[in-house]
Amino acid sequence: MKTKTKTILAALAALAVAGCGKAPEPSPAETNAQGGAPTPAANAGSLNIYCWSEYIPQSVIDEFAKRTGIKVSVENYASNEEMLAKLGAGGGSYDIIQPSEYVVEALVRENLLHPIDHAKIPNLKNISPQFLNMQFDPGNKFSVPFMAGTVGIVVNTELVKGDIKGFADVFKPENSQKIVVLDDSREIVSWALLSQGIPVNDVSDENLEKAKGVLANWLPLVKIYDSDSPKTALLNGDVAIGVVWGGEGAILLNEDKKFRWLIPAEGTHLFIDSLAIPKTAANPDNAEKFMNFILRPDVSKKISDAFPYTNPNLKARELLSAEQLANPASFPTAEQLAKMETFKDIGEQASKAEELVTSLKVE
Ligand code: N2P
Repeated sequence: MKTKTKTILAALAALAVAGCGKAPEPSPAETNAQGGAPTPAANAGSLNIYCWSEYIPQSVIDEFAKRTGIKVSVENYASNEEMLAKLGAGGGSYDIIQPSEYVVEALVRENLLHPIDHAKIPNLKNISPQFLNMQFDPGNKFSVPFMAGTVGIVVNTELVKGDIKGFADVFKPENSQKIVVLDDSREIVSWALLSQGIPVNDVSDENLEKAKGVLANWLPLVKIYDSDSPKTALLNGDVAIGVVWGGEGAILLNEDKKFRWLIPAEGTHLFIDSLAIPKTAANPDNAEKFMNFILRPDVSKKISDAFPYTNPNLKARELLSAEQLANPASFPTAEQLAKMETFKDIGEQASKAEELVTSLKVE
């Protein structure tokens, strides 16, 4: 999946112009506090969701539509930058987006999100305080946590014999053309920075030069770039080792004991993906209904069952099995978490990171 080279700022500027002046639809019928009306209302309106691929199960969407009578459409993206580029280009009118923390930070700063009425999201109380009131959105005025997670290494131990501890062991000539990585420039650059002992948010020109030296050796070894479903190439044996989202790693561990998950010795980051409502949304009331619905413990559990990320919903966690909670790719230890930073908005350095990765990719 390709992302377009565009700074977050440029995308946001375009977004501010593109979406002006849309009238909201008439307010749809009320739902109960649990997030769904038992009897679907007539003229409940619609909801256009733009979210990461492999993140919200279709069954959850269907249940919401059935309970509320709201007509739901879903489009997917594979990176924050792809989402911003599409929004900025005026492509599509969405009621819900699913940005990561550094993108919420930028969208809030540029005043491009619709404030959330907390009275309509009582299920926010189910979220762990650890994931509320974060620096990127103090008071959760504009976003509610969906899932969190990390990026780590998955090894097919039947195909890779050496002891893999970190990025330096993955990107070795003996693994050439056996590697799948996320197709995400910000991610890839952060791994190179970490390998040099540089924090993930110190993306200065000087540090990008250092990352370039590392990536010039690493990226020619990569066989597949895939942010949507990197597990697939590992499952079908196309590759033997991968740098993937935690939820993808967790699925692989569940599938086959031959897969091993590890947090890279050089470090990784914690991502927090939220639901937010673009200021241009035509159906913000329905968006709030959806937010409250996915924060229900039973619904959030279904999301974890399908896509086992770090669920920030404590009430949903109570419904997960001991095995689910013990999956190391879903739930990093407190000690591991303590070492992880979250990404910050890096402004125009983001497009430089993207140009760097694009120039070194061999596909
Ligand atoms: C889900 C992608 C995880 C999002 N397929 C990482 N921020």
